[in-house]
Amino acid sequence: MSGLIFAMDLTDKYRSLNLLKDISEFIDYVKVGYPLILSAGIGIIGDLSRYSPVIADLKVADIPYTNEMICRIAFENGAKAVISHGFTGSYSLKACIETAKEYDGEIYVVVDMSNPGADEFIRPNTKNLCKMAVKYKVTGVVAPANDPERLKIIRRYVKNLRMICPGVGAQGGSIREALSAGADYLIVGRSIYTAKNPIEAAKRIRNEILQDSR
Ligand code: OMP
Repeated sequence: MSGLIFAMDLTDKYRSLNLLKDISEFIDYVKVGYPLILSAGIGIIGDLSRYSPVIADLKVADIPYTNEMICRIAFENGAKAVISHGFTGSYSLKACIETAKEYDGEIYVVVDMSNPGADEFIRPNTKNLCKMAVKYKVTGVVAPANDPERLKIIRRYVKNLRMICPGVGAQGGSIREALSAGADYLIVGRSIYTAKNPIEAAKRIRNEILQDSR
């Protein structure tokens, strides 16, 4: 385990696949979301999964019936995991969890965010989102690596659930602080794919995570 999840937010299919091939040895998962899926089509999940387990960042947020359809499409196309929102409530989240079970898949639920404005709506509800995540036994939660104080609080709320955390590098967070606040995996995009040498960047970040999590 490297503790690194690569956020693949490039929009060109072949550039993405070539880059993933080059850095797959340094990462545990690749996370793919709307920018690349909408550009390259749903088949990109299967293409990426040849090199690394895929987290489909679909931020699922609909009625249970539709959530089930969305998750099923992601898993049928080769995703190992799906990211869901939690604010639509437990019935919608349970639809994702039940569907994931059929595929031996994982569900991560967003309990806080790394962007300015997270304090307006999501943050006042973090505690209840975490309680729901624990109650329904999701695989883990998404929480902001650029806010270690929040991470410490969220770690207490979610107990031993996995915390996957974006916000280091381009969004200002520090690897060491996020790990010591309880992050299990760091999600990193731009610091790798916009680097002059993305392979070196991925290797360096992986090494930093390994060193700091000792
Ligand atoms: P970089 O900021 O380029 O390292 O990428 C971070 C990745 O994490 C992007 O794919 C974002 O869409 C995603 N993300 C956040 O940045 N903040 C959040 O609060 C949640 C996510 C996410 O759910 O992945």
